[in-house]
Amino acid sequence: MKEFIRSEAQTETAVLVALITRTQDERKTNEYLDELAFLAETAGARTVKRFTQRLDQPLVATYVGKGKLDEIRRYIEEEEEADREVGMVIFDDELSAKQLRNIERELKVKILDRTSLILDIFAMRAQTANAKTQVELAQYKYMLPRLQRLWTHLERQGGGAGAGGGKGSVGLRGPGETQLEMDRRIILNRMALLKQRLADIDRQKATQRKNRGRLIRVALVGYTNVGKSTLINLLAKSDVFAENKLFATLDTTVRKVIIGNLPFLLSDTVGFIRKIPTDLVDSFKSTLDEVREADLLLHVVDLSHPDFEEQIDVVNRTLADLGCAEKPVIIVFNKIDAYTWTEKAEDDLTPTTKENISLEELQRTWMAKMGDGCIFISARQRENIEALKDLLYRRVRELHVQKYPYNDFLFDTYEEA
Ligand SMILES: Nc1nc2c(ncn2[C@@H]2O[C@H](COP(=O)(O)OP(=O)(O)OP(=O)(O)O)[C@@H](O)[C@H]2O)c(=O)[nH]1
Ligand SMILES: [Mg+2]
Repeated sequence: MKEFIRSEAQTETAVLVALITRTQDERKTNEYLDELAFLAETAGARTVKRFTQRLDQPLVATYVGKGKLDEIRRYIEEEEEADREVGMVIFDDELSAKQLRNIERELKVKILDRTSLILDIFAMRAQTANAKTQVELAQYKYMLPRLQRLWTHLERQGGGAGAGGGKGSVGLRGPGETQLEMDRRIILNRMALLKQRLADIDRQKATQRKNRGRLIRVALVGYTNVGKSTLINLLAKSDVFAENKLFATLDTTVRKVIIGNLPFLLSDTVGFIRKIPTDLVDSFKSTLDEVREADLLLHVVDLSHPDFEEQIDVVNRTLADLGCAEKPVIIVFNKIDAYTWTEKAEDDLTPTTKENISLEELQRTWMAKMGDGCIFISARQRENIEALKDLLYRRVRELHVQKYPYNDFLFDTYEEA
């Protein structure tokens, strides 16, 4: 069963497919495709072509229309004739079992969707027993309905030929049992085992957390690749794996940070992403416990990303899903060193867009809105880090006094152990 954990070979080529809909205009779709290409690259696939189609919504049977599917198939055939094999076609939304089957039949190459691609990266990144178990469980959750689909289809055939009546499974039991039914049972058993294992890990972690003593807990949250791990490395002098790839971090790391004489715990965790599969969030519940139990959230934002505002929304929505919408939060606008904008000439009468806003202007607007609730830094260039530390010190101290009113020893006598 292990084989399917890492299914993609390195440096394959990929074709991407997305829709332009009434709620998702062309510019958005292109940005989403950029992200999908980045995901593909992280998984080890080079994007060679993108296809888009205007539709009100995805088609139930084939996601894109028949004509578009033909176009994609012709492209794949031409490439093959020129000895450039297309490794896979990746769709930007989650495909149903039916869509997956129909498209596969038509295109005859490997078909992935956003979910299976993300799962693949997660499988590649998982390091600890905990992360591996969570990913494997999420993969089975993704597989099962797609398998079941095929199975119900066979079941109907079996039912017709068998003893009749009931829900058809009669003719499939015992010697008539199909491979798929067996696969399905093996998967269900395996899933039960994995859930059990996660519950055990959960219990251990809960005990660990209880033993941490009376320290304020701060959690780094944010979209993937915004610089969370870089920041914890900077603040805690720790060594968390950080790189310019998506989902570099899957597991939660907790470090003790001391600012002045004030110690607190800082955790780094998996990044969020647009359209994250719910099952995946579910599977990562225990990883995200650290966020759920935090006293303060540091929401890190990549200011240099053209779509940072939407990323903020995605993170806020995910936080709300986790029941963390009401937690105190500081927005840390990171990567100010990489922020770019185009200054408009005085006589330029075209409308001012977000591309025309200077860093200072942006700072002013957000500070006016959030005051002490936000700060602008560069973790890589170490800009404004002292100010961030000051802010953290003030906020954590405030929370500490509220939460542990009799535990004031920290401020006078605490010394780095
Ligand atoms: N230009 C610039 N790049 C930065 C800054 N901070 C981090 N980076 C880069 O951004 C990339 C992602 O950084 P990480 O710290 O791995 O980001 P993360 O949020 O932990 O990402 P995931 O764990 O993948 O979700 C790395 O290449 C960093 O070097 C910054 O202030 N400026
Ligand atoms: Mg990280």
